[in-house]
Amino acid sequence: MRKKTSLLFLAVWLLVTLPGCDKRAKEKVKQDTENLRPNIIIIMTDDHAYQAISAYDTTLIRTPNIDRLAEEGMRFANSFVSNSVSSPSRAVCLTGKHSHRNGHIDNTCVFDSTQQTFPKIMQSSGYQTALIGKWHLVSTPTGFDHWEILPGQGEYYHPEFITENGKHREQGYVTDIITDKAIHWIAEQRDQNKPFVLLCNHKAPHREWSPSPADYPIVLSKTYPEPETLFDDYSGRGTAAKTAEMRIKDHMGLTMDSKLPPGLVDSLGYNEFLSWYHTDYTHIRRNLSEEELAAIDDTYRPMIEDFRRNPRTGEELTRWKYQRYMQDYLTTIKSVDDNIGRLYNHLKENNLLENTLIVYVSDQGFYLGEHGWFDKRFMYEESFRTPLIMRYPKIIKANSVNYDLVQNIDYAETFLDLAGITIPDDMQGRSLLPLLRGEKVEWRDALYYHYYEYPSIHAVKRHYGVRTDRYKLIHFYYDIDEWELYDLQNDPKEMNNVIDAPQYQEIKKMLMKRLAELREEYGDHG
Ligand code: SGN
Ligand code: CA
Repeated sequence: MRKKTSLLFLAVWLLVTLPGCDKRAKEKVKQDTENLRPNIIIIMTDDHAYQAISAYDTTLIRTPNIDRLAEEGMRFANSFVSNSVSSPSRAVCLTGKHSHRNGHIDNTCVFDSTQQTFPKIMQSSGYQTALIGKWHLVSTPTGFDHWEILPGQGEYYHPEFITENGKHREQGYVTDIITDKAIHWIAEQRDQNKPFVLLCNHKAPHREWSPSPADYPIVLSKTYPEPETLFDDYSGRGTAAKTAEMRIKDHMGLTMDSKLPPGLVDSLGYNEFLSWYHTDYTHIRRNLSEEELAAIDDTYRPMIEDFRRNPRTGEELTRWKYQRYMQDYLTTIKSVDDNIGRLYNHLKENNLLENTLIVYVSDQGFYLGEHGWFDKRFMYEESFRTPLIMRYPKIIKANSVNYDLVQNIDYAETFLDLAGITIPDDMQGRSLLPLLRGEKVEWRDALYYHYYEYPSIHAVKRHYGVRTDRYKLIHFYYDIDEWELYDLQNDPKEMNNVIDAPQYQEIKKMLMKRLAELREEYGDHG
């Protein structure tokens, strides 16, 4: 009798405690795998629109190497920035704080390099840190054991680099050189006994979209479908969309951008929107040898001769410029994709694929003719969004897609969290680690955005706003005071501002409230 009772007791005890044990054991395995302190490689391109990555959209280009990262990892389908322009976005990524908090509000700022950044924190926690490529923050990089940066925007051909020892010029194409330097640092220069963080920051596909010589044969080989809104007249929107100077039709150059020789453009009687487009066309060519110049001229000759015979005007000219834009822009992306393949192969051959988080991201999105535009800056979808892909098989299930609203304020915390480092309280994002693990967690319901660079090139007015999964409210201010509201479900291309529509007044009130709360929460009182 006694024996029976104790057996029963044992069985009940096992039933009650085993699930807990199992959970604790699983928890331990999870911690052990994550405590391996993974390496982190962040590949950041400059102005790479998600529309030009086939993992996101197959209309324009195939990017097999970027797609492979998504196939073996996670693609974020709703990834955004907080201020869609280069150096502010980079400052947000480094600090995990919105622009008003890290102080770097526009491209004219000098980054306060004494402030806290994730590379500094990781460096002091035993990580090797390196930065290669575009920096754009003006002040000397801090928190990196090794850095080699492009001055300002950098150059495509035979680019100059700045290192601790001063400036020097390298021979070759910028995307190849940055990849070579990244591989060289991983293979030869770092301390092999420490985990590492590498920022591999490409110049491409930034304007003026100069392709790699290796790809000259394919530059003119394709014709691209036009976006539906190429001839948008902005009638459904406010002043800011109408006055922005980023229309392919009016503000894109025929020389620097479309690569027609300045002499031809002048002789045909065209006026460039900005006179320095001519000068910049010359600057692109200044470090090239006679043979290299001849290779460029051979590449574009059929296009130039065709234009000489048949100079376009009106809508035909806009269409022609759009094709020229896509040909060059997408060819620079092909080289980015090829080079990502090269880096991937190096990691594979050196057994670094398993314990490395690879991140693919752009500093912001870009218009590829949508609304008739190029460039970025607006809180409208194409520039507010940015591609984001992460591969780390230890915790990320292959081929996963996440639909939560994530933003570049989240990256710093994610990297610290993955490395097992305490996240400072003053960072403003959220670690993406639970999302990477595929966990169902309470996530943010709204994103905050604030753009400041006005008056400036492209004349996009200052604005801030809020976006939920369905709605977007924007306030344009400074020299205007206009509100816009979009229903992204009924109007995904953002053609109709419904701020005054009677049926949206309740939603407007809700969004106004949410915007005020976010400004309070993030401390943006400016
Ligand atoms: C340059 C470009 C602009 C671009 C800014 C900022 N003109 O000024 O078109 O918006 O950079 O870009 S260019 O003729 O010099 O190419 S950012 O990505 O660095 O913010
Ligand atoms: Ca950029």
